[in-house]
Amino acid sequence: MTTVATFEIEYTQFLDPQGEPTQALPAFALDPGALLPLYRAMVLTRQFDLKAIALQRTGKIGTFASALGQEAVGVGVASAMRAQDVLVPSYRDHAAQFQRGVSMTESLLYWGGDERGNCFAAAPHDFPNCVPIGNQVCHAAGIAYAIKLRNEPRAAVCLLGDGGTSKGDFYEGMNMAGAWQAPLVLVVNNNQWAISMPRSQQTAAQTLAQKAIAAGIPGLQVDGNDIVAVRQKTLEALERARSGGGATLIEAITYRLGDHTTADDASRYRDVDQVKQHWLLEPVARLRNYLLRLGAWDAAREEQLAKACAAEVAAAVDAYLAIPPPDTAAMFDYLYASLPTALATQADTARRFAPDVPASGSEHDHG
Ligand SMILES: Cc1ncc(C[n+]2csc(CCOP(=O)(O)OP(=O)(O)O)c2C)c(N)n1
Ligand SMILES: [Mg+2]
Repeated sequence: MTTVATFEIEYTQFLDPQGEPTQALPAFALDPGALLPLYRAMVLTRQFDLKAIALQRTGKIGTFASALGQEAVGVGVASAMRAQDVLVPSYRDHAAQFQRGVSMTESLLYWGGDERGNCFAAAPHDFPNCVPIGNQVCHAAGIAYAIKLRNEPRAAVCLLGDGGTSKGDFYEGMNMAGAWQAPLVLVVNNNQWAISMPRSQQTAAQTLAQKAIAAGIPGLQVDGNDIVAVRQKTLEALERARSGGGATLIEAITYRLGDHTTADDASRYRDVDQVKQHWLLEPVARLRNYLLRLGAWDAAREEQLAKACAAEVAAAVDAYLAIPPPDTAAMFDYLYASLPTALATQADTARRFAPDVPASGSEHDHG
């Protein structure tokens, strides 16, 4: 017997759950000036999530998918990107989108069922939320290939969930990115759950990162609750991608602390003790503890930040609620270059019976 190939999957953590460094830190992690904006972004995302759930409960938006517990993945990944890179997100990635300049008002519009929320003023080349699981990996591989053909110094970054790695689209997209040596960074947000399906029943693979090996690209794991590890490994993968080194798969290990969406009740299928255990590992407290250790944070600043974030979220909600609902016929606008006759007739009917100016006194309702 001869061994023809061997592989290893590395795991990286810089800050342990108490915020204590476990190894020499990258330069940005020694600089409070670089870390404080990341901390702020995670706190803002957490407040946004709470508010968005309240808006769903009161009928002001539709179903919503919270990022509770996964803030370090979104913020860490997107903060490593350059403006000209392209983000290809799933539906749980608003933490990343906010880093890219997508506004909270745009995000609320999207979750309120208004397609205008996908037209990001500050990030026009980023892709909209992808709800079909894993499809965006194929789009991202195509984008990365286009970037390569044009010889541009940029990369595509695709976010997906652990469940997404069971889809054919994931394998197909990653395989092509490997074959084309395309500048793509695939980040799997392994939050341990695909709705009620635990990671352990999703696949027999020991790690999700090792799925990269079949595509001929590097696959690695990071502690997804450690923003320093997420950001550093994404920076390295992006650097390699932009300099012709091809694609990388990063598996970020985290935990979905909330329900799958507002349409879900996770207490029906998972043990509360397991959730409690994972609260001990969560990313926001971890970075806060490290900042406290550095002497760069204190209770007064925490209180000030909480107030500032609450005001920012409230302003975004007010702006959202002040936007009149879209024309009902707008639902026909973005799928076809020219509408098939049957749909054109329906669009005409929608226009006739649902004028775009709501009757005076009617309640605002994006849901
Ligand atoms: C193609 C497809 N199949 C099924 C669904 C229904 N669905 C919605 S979310 C989800 C689970 C996804 O889990 P994961 O990829 O781990 O992402 P997470 O929700 O945990 O962020 C499924 C199966 C879907 N949206 N698209
Ligand atoms: Mg998941």
